[in-house]
Amino acid sequence: VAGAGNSKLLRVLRGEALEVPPVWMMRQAGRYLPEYRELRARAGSFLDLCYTPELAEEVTLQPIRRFGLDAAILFADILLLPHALGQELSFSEGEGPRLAPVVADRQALGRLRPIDEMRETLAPVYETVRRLARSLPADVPLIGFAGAPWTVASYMVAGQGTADQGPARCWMYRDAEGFERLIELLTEATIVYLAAQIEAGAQAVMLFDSWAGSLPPERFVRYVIEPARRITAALARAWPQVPVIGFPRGAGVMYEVFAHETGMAAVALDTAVPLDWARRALRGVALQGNLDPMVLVTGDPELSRMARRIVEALRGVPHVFNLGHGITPDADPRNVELLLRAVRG
Ligand code: 1CP
Repeated sequence: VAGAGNSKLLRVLRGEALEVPPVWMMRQAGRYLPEYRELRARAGSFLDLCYTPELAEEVTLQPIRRFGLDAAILFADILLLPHALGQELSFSEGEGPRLAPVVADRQALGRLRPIDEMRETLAPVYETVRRLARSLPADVPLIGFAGAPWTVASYMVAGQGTADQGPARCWMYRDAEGFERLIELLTEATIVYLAAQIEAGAQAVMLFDSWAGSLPPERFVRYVIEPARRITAALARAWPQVPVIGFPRGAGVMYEVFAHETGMAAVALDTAVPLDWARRALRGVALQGNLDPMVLVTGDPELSRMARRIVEALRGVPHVFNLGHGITPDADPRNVELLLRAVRG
């Protein structure tokens, strides 16, 4: 039977090992595509692109049309959630995101907007999901997403991206109880946000914990594992058939605890994870990953060799082919064609 319920992605996320894995790429819509750059220039700003449903829909569809990938991911950003909670958000060219005022202590928590008022800001995102549920090809499922509480907190506290998440780590050591309140608020907000995306038509969701690797093990359990478990459990109660993919980037050996204790259907592996280890240690979940995105800049012969090696290393286990992190703006779209040929044969 045709349809997204029987799509390759959803079959693998339900635990099936396929001869040829489904393929999609983190950040598959973005600046490496000329058609994206053109639309972004017309939209004016990145935020206008995210909050204009016709444009966000179109940008989501661009890589599907051009390459025939096996899944689409909603075009949005993990920082729309703090924006909806009342922080001002801007993306200035070449400088990255800015959030203000910073939420750096427990007093600042009181200045955030209540969770049930997020919809005012996020309604266009849900409209984008509804449109995509209608416009995507029947066999291409839509993945909704959110940032995980720890990673989103690291931006809210610093007001911008940081190499070491220093400000959030300092707060959590100075005032663990206050910091935990931020994590709990974000856990609740993320459940509401992902639930609304599923209601609007997302068929799987992904939780991006891009900075999971900066926490010591006991804090990793409290701020990465615990929230992930609560989010997955809350969604499973209402939508047991909707798989959740977790991406605790940089988790190292903690990937094992993450895979076994969060209830995720799949874990996304970063580039550094050895696949023979993952195959043995992460049984019971589907594995997504983990090509170094830099070979999409440099091309063959390494690109095809490494892609085929990943397919072979995960043969016989449920595997979704992807990158170990997002595709970069200097990637060559022709290399994506080479990648698809290497994976699909
Ligand atoms: O056009 C532009 O210049 C904006 C570049 C851009 C894009 C295309 C940003 C700014 N965000 C996005 C889209 C985006 N972000 C998606 C869309 C779907 C897709 O095609 O994959 C997704 C899933 C994200 C997720 C995201 N945003 C993460 C988690 C994944 C990761 O890459 O680690 C993070 C950390 C962000 C924050 C963010 N947004 C944008 C930038 C440049 C950053 C990183 C900022 C920093 O830490 O310095």
